[in-house]
Amino acid sequence: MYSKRKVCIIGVPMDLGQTRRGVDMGPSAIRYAGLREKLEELNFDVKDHGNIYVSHYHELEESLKNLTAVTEVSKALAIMVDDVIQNGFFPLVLGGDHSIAIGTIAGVTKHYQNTGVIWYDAHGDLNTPKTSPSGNIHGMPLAVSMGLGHEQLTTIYERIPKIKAENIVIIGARSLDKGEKELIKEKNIKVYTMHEVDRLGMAAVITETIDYLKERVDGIHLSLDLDSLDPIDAPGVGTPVVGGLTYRESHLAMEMLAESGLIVSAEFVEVNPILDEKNKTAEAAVALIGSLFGEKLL
Ligand code: Z70
Ligand code: MN
Ligand code: MN
Ligand code: MN
Repeated sequence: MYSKRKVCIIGVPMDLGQTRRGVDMGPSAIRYAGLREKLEELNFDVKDHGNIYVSHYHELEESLKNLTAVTEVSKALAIMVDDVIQNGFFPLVLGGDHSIAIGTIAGVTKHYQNTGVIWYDAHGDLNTPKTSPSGNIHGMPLAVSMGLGHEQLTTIYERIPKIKAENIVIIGARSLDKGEKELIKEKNIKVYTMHEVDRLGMAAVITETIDYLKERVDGIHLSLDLDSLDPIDAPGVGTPVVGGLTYRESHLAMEMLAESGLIVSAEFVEVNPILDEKNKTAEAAVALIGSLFGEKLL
């Protein structure tokens, strides 16, 4: 028996959850930025499962864009994540657009009674088909995981809801739609918008987040959308929003989450190398993953 910690990379070249092409190349860009080498440096036993198959047949005329294809990918990803955890690996999922969180969370929640989620994102991704201004599924995965949205998506892997509203913490929000704001208030979801991050500082935000979640959950999934970062630090995303989290405070966040020992799975999404500057955003993703997996400056 050896006790080396094991991590399994799963790529999801998904671009069907939104309308800007290129985000399907995210997993390649993150691998190219040295992900495996970084994890091996940190003494992990690394397996790379390659990519989940994603069709390039785009059915943009559906009111929920590409619902059929997104459903198929979500199911395949859920099975893969479930299997990876079953085999004792930490699943590290690379997007792809954020709709992939539907499948990741479905797989993770097979293994925990009370999964917590940290949604590190400029957006809430809390739309339903009724509230969505775009019909883009990448604006809906957190709602789907709460059991709200199209039945085809909420019923994947049976358990509904997969995540309880009180087990969610959103960090970095600065672009919320009307229906999302209403849902946050109705369900009393804990949100640290940029306002709270600026007031409290990231150290306090993460301390509070961990204190809040550790009381109620048996594992935490980190869903990190690179558009949480300011476009200066992460220009290669489909929906850049000014006034974002810095590279530095995001590193601090990852380091503190590593120290907590509570993160059981993670995904890094929305890297679009076509819109990037010399792979800067993918490199930021790898650097943040390093900190999440315990890399220290000294
Ligand atoms: C908007 C929508 C979104 C990511 C943009 C945008 C959602 N709220 N999510 N970029 N990652 O269309 O629902
Ligand atoms: Mn495509
Ligand atoms: Mn998102
Ligand atoms: Mn986003």
